[in-house]
Amino acid sequence: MAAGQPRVAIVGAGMSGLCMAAKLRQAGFDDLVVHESASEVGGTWRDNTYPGLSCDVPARFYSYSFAPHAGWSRNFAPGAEIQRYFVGASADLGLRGHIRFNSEIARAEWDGRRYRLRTSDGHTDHADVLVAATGVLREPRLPDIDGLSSFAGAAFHSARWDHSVTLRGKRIAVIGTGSTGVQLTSALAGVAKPLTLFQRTAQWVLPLPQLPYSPVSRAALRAVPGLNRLSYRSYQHLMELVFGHAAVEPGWQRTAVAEICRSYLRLAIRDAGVRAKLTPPDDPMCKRLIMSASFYPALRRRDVHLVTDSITRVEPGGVRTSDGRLHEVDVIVLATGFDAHAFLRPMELVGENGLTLADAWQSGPRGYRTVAVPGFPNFFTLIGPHSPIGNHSLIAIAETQADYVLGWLERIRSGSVSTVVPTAEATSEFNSALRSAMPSTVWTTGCDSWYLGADGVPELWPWTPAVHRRMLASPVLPHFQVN
Ligand code: NA7
Repeated sequence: MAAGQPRVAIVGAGMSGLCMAAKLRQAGFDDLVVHESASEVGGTWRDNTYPGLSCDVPARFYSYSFAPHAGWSRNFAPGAEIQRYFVGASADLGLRGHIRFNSEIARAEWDGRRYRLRTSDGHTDHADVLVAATGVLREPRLPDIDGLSSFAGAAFHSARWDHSVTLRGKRIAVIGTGSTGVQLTSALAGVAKPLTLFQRTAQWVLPLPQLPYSPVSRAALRAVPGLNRLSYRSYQHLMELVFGHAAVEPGWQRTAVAEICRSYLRLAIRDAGVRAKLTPPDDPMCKRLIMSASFYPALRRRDVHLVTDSITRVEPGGVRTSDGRLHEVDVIVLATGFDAHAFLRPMELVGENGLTLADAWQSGPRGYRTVAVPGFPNFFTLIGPHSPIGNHSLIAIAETQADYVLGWLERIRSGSVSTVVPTAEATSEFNSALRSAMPSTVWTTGCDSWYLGADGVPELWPWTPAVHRRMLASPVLPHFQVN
């Protein structure tokens, strides 16, 4: 390719797509378009509006390092505040003019030189470089429960909250006890009369309290930007020191987190019968760790009922469990999680020689160091296969990946590179190393979770975030076919 501005298309204006766009703009890449299927930015933070939603990564760290925000109201930011942050950042960083809203890319095909894009309403576009920033928690997973559609009241998924439904005083069922179910239980306790929580598998809970930031501390961070940066780095350091290691290797971090969870359950739930129901069958962190200091107190209320008998079906009047009991309810909330393995789907991606991503990923999503896929030139993924997830900030991970992609784009702009694609050998070597590292992680200690792929192998990063940064510090040229 001759030196000049490559045209870059990003799919998705959620956290990672905005991150990539911001870095490209800052580096002077102006031939840039972000295709967003919805009418606003924010991705999962736009879609999730359920009561009690907050991020379980500390707010001072769950923000772009290049767009610090002094105004967080609490140490774990409420979802609505995070959404406002992304909308604000998209305007402040001059990105909105580059975003095509209501533009869902249905198909992208490599024609040997560039990608030809087609939206679901028939518009076409092209791009020299394509970046998929389609997110992880995008496709709600609806449970396969008999009779769900026969329910006479309101029933909806937590990520598609029906705000027209009145909650106060209603008999509400929450199905699922992941982070969402736990946050909903804390928020709806006392609102619902009663709240019935259906738990299939108990989860470990780390009691991190929600603490408000005082106006004085917010003013101090506004006045001295260095304080904000210091705060970001301190949280990053702490998160990496503890959670960065706890999940991926045995050591004091894993022992400490596990011990805190076990002691908290012992101290917070004094009723031995209830405690037995809330004791998970697996090790802390095998499923994604739940951060909440308000869940167990909510369960101690008389108007909150924990049901552990399995659901046999839903009937017009409520939820029937295996003990034969009908739990009569007015509203059912499905806090049953997401299809975290959808990645770009249902978008169709076609690479070299007609290879489709669906074919390439037949036995599971596999990429090169989380950012690229063999057979798909000039194509990059943000929060792609095996990105570090655990309890780390995905924003920090996306920034590392965006910087890496930017490195390739600089080469393309300078004319030294026209097309770049990772080799199949380097990718398979990387994936073999991943698999060999998995046994040290806590995710393989015997539980079912959205972390696991169809073959039972975790689709997560089995090393620390520091290793991820090191692997993406600069391209290893022999791992690529470059023209
Ligand atoms: P999760 O963490 O995937 O949790 C889903 C929950 O729903 C979990 O407790 C599941 O039980 C339960 N579930 C799923 N299907 C059913 C059926 N059919 N019957 C009963 N219970 C069911 O999703 P969340 O939305 O809470 O959190 C997703 C991520 O968002 C979270 O990790 C953070 O990253 C933010 P199971 O444990 O499978 O027995």
